[in-house]
Amino acid sequence: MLPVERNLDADKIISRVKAATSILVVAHLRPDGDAIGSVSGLVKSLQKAGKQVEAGFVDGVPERFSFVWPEVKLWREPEIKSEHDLIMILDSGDADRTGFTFSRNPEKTCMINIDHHASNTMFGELNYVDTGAAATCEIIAALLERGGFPLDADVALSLMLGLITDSRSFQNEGLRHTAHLAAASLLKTGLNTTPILNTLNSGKSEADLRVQGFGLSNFKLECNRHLATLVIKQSDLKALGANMGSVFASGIFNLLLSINETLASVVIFEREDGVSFCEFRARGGINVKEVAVAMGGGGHVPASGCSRAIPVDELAAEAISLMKKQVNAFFSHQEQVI
Ligand SMILES: [Mn+2]
Repeated sequence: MLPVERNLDADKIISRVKAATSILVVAHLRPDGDAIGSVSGLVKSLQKAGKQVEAGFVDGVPERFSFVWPEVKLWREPEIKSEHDLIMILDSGDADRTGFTFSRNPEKTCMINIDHHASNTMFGELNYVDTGAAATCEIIAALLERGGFPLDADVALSLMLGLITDSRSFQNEGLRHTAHLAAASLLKTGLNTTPILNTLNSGKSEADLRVQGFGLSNFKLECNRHLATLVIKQSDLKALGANMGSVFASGIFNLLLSINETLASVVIFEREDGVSFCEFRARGGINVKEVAVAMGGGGHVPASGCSRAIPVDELAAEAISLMKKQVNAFFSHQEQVI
């Protein structure tokens, strides 16, 4: 179910999709469950509706999510010369987040932006941005239903993957009832959730767990234990036999928030090529999106990130100092309110 006030935006998109013959569907770099789930779910439904569909992920499809991935032409080259009727960009706050540059004739090729990130720049000709949706998969499920597009157990498997991962198994703060309505629609198809649960609950590698162990042994607490910080250098990852993918797969970002008094975390880490990354997480109302945006990144109020081609220590110094300010400001504001 879509929020009623958005029906107009939804209907414009639905009629554009119905009129289109060839459609390219892409999402963001380093794809997570919602990026892979929303793209693959939409691709499968549009294929079943008889459209010529192509997909794009510069980084490819992670092995752990390959069980939802359909037979489809996959673009990986960063420059796309598009002759498609539509380019649909999912789960991405701006078009650069896809890692692609699109050369197109805007008269022929329409760009549609479907997302739930609060930092979305409304970059499409048509935009459907619902920051109250738990996942882009939730929006896609509702759009498919409203448009009468095919939504069988195969499509539902993809969409359920993103709905479960982005909502943190329906545990996000401020979760809207539409997340559960979307889940109900998907389950009604007869979908078997076992492959999703297997991937999420036992899909970790040894390296992922080593990184988790490193994180649990090396994090620091700041701001009266309200902020957890962790720096993982490339040399640490090498010693653990891990690469950067294991930092994301380790679950350490959210695990640091399981400490009783800790309401925010920042993990700063480094890729082989020297690009450094920050991932921010928070609960209880601390806004980490503001910090990510100030550092050139984006995301959601409770979960956001940024990256820059500078040494990890430099990025860490900036991220930790901004996070300390953000956490201290949150608590001093609370004291004033009390
Ligand atoms: Mn998402």
